[in-house]
Amino acid sequence: HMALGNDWFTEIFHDHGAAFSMKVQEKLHEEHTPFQHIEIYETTEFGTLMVIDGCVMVTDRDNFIYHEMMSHPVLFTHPNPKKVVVIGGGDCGTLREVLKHTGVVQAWQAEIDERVTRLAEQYFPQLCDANKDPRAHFLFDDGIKFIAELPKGSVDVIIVDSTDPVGPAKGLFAEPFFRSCLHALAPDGILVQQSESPLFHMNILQEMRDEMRKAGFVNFQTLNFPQCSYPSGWWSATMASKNLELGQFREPQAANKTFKTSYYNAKIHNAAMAAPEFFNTNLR
Ligand code: AG3
Repeated sequence: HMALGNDWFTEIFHDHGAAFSMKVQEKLHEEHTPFQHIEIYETTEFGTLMVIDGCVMVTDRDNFIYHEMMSHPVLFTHPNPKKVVVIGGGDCGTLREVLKHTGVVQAWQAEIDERVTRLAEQYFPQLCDANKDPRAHFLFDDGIKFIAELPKGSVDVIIVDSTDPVGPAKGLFAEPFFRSCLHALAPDGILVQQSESPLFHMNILQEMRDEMRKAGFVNFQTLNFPQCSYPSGWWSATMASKNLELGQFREPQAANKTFKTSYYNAKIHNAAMAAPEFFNTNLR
């Protein structure tokens, strides 16, 4: 292990003239996979950090916010989610939250890079503590292909836990993928996708909706939440459906949930749906 002393890991947001740094104790691991470059650090205040292609993916300290908001709002919006697919999400943090819902019968995780999951098992064991759940199924392959091959109407919820829309993840932000998602979803099905920073990436939020709409999705609901280790510290996820109303959710069940969370609750769910004024003028 290489001791880095007073070093800092910095992700520079070149297009936005900003950066976020964490003080690093040591670099634990680094490798090139066939898909990307992965680094793992031990930081002084954020615990373990995973970086892919220079971008912060997870830290011990704040990943709970992202993972809970990628899973619980959509699962409490769907009337009775039984079959769930996670696209990407190789660190298994989203899968772990999904499996807290006892009504979920099957959860598939389709991650393109098996090394992300193997490194998460080693360096983020708490994110992987549900991996042995018999309802969990793992596929290490292209999520676009996986979704395209699913039978019509066979899943209730699709969660796209992807990297930024560059490289292998680009196709996950485009109409053909969304068309396959709609085909794979049951009539009451919901898609939710991480949709970057409302402050930095309003264009991505808008283009994502445009592509989803072209694919046949009708209803949209963006969820806002803080994520201090991601660009701007303000992050979002966007839910999309064809039939189901997304502004309402199973609020009594959320308020009386039978599992523990650290961020999500029924009041947070309502608050996360509130749209800032600039959404109303910039988001169709
Ligand atoms: N979700 C990564 C979101 C993108 C972060 N972008 C950035 N740091 N530039 C990934 C994984 C969490 N399961």
